[in-house]
Parts: sequence; C-alpha cells; structure tokens
Amino acid sequence: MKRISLTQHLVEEQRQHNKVPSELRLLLEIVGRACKTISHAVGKGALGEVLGSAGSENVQGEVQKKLDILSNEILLEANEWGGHLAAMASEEMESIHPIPNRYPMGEYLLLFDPLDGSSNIDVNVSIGTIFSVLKAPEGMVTPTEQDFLQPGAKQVAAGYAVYGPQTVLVLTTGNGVNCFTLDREMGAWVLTQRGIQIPVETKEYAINASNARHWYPPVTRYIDELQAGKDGARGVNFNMRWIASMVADVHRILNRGGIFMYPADKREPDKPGKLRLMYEANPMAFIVEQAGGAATNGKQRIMEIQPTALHQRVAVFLGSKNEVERVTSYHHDA
Ligand code: P6P
Repeated sequence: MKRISLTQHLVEEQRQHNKVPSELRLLLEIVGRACKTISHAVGKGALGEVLGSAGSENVQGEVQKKLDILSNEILLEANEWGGHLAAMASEEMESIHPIPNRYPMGEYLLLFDPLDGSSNIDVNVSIGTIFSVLKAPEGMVTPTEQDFLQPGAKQVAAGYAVYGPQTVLVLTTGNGVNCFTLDREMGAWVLTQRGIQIPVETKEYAINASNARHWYPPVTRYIDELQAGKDGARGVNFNMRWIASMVADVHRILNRGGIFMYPADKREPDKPGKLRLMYEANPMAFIVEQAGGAATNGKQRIMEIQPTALHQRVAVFLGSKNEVERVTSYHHDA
C-alpha cells in the first residue's frame, strides 16, 4: 500500500466523500497529535515517574492513575485553542469542559476516555485512547451536558489509539475504517490498513469469565454453547481471549474477528453494564459497524440508544456480525 500520512488521507477523504470539512480534519489531526504525546508518556513507564495512582478518584469512583490524569490534560490542552470545538467531555471529568472564553468556539463536541485499560498501565499491557466526535446542536450558544446526549448514530467521527508493541490509530469518518501506524523516527502517522473488514464468522470470544455466576440466562446459554465446543450445539471449538483493555480486544477483533462482551449482571441489577456509552461503547460501535460488524446492548443497536446521562453505562456485545446477532437473539428469546 502507498504510504500516506494522516493529513493526506483526510484531504483525500474530503475530496472523495465531502464528509471531512477542514474544521473536522483539524480536529482529527490534533487528536492524532495528542495521542502521539500520550504514547510517548506511556512508553516511558517507570522512567517517566508517571506510573502508579494519583491518590484521587474519578467520577466513576475509580482510583485515578497518574497517566489517566496526564492523558486527560494532554487532550484538553491540545484541543482547546484550535477554534474547532465547542466543548469536551471525558471519563476523567465529572462535567463537560467548555472551551475557555479566550479561544474561539467551533461546531464540534469531542468526547474521550483518555486512557482506557488503566488496570494494565503499571504492568505494561496495551492500553489506549478512545474518542468520539459529535456536532454541536444548531443554534447552541453555551454548551451544556444536554448537547452531548446524542445517539451514537449522530457521530461524525470516532477512533482509538492503542499504545502497544506498535502505536496505532484507528479512525472512521463514516466511510470505512482505516488504521495508521506511528512512525516513531518521523513522529508521523502512516496509513497501514485501508477499509478494514471484520470477518462475519469467528471462533474466538472475549469476556471476563470470572463473572460467570452473575450472568443472566441469555449470556450463560451463549457461553455454555461456545465452551461445549464441537460436541455441543455449535459443533465447533472456540478460543477465548480477555486483555481487559477494550482498545486491545477490539483491535484484535477488527483484524481477525471475534466477539467482545461486557454484559450487565446480577451483582447490580440497576447497573446496565460496566462500559460507558458516550465515550467507549458508541465510538467502538461506530468503528465496528463501519467495518461490517455489529454492536448491541443485547437488545438493540448501541448507536440507537438515546443517552440520558453523560457517564451512563451500557452492556456491550460487539464484533463479528453472526455471533453478535446470535447472542442478541438469545436475549430476545428470553
Ligand atoms: P474487568 C478497562 O478498565 C475497561 O474499562 C475496559 O477497557 C475493559 O474491557 C474492561 O474495563 C475490563 O473490565 O472487569 O475485566 O477488569
């Protein structure tokens, strides 16, 4: 494949599809640059005095790692001066972050999980950044949380970076899914995969199986069949992977198929799942659907859900279309 930069790719996407106006291109290039900075900080590990906990909790009540806070600050500082955004929202911040008055306001809303997979930071397992882009509602003057509460189908772009053996950036603007690999010598994102497609069939599933005793019947039925292998209803053997970093699990699935599941369970009946809708499930659902996969909460498309709160959680079943449709049908049967 011809090696082109993120900038050239976005300019070509604009020419071909007229869906990447210059303000959006600027936004995506700035987010890409911020991910390079985060990758550099993450890569220092113990040498950078950035491992360990920050001694604080985020809005989710989770212990914040120093790198969570640093990554959040990198994204805020990179994006607030450009004039392309009206406001930002982050897993690490209780409320939205309007653009400071000293900067011009743009027409986009940016949401992100600045560093997903925090439990893996200190043990050198792949982690990443997930982001989602919405348009600010027409006529909005002062951004409020309500302006962010749009269904995932309204996203104009979504992406994630994986800080692993390679640093990659996966991106969609609604015209398929493309992957860029960070050329560390040049400090540049280089297009390395174009039009990624998820195999509709798979023999690999991803779930935290230690929660099995808490699952509801449709999930138990589905996983039991997978584990029964070729002697069971499915007639074939399945393999399991669970990295506990959504970006790493999703990236594997994007490249070789699979189904990723984080279901609701009986531990907290009123908690719909662990993952967050606005800045984890929605961007990943956009990417997965653009790659020919499917993404539901067990009942409906994740991207159809009308959000009611910025940090609301959702059950997630995403990946190879045939498997997502099967486990979703088991929920409808129940
Ligand atoms: P568990 C990471 O904390 C995360 O939000 C996702 O990246 C990951 O898929 C999930 O939680 C892991 O959860 O319960 O297996 O630790």
